Amino acid sequence: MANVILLTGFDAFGGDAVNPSIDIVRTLDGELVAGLKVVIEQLPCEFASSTRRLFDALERWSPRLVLAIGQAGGRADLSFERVAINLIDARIPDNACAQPIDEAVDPDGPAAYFSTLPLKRMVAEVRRQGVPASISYSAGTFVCNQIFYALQRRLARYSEQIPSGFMHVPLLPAQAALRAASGQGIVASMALAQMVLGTRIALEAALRDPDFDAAETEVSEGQLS
Ligand code: PCA
Repeated sequence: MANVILLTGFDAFGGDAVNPSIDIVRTLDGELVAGLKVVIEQLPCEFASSTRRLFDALERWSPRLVLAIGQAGGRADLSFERVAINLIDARIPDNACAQPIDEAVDPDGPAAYFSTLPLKRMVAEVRRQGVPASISYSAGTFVCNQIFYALQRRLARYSEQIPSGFMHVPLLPAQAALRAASGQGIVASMALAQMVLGTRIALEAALRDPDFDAAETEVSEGQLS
């Protein structure tokens, strides 16, 4: 395993010109978080090609932790997904105009996989540092859920457990403003800087060894650098 964290974000989709998930991961690209370098992959918002791209990135990097990120319009906080389900039921067409209905992500797979990230610790720490966050129990049935399911299924096959999971994020304020201007009503949003801060805090919390208290961890990290 390499000393890297893999973050993935998605292309814009569904008529939006931007997607906060890819903006977040681009901002964090190359940063050191808890001593590990962040590497990123941009995924197409397409059922057919996104999983291959994710698997190629996993092969290329052999990361120590994986967090896939996607936009969820209407969510008001950083939503850490607990469960990926073996179901695709597309509400809208993807970027390749495919709209599969009532299909399995993997016909041979189990009904669901859980996140292997320490979600409660992550959410508590993100909130403590002033960024709204929660655990979500549905990643939907679109491309994000497919990627989350494929990620968890792939990594569950390795003997060494790599913490991995999915986070949905709100719209950016500019996206919410556009929706309001076109009569779609008031939608929750969050500034990019807040989302980046929350993501960094969550990753640090996930990588903190629970057997050490925070103070001890900080000292040992300082000694290493
Ligand atoms: N959100 C979509 C797919 C890509 C994205 O950013 C979803 O929630 O499925």
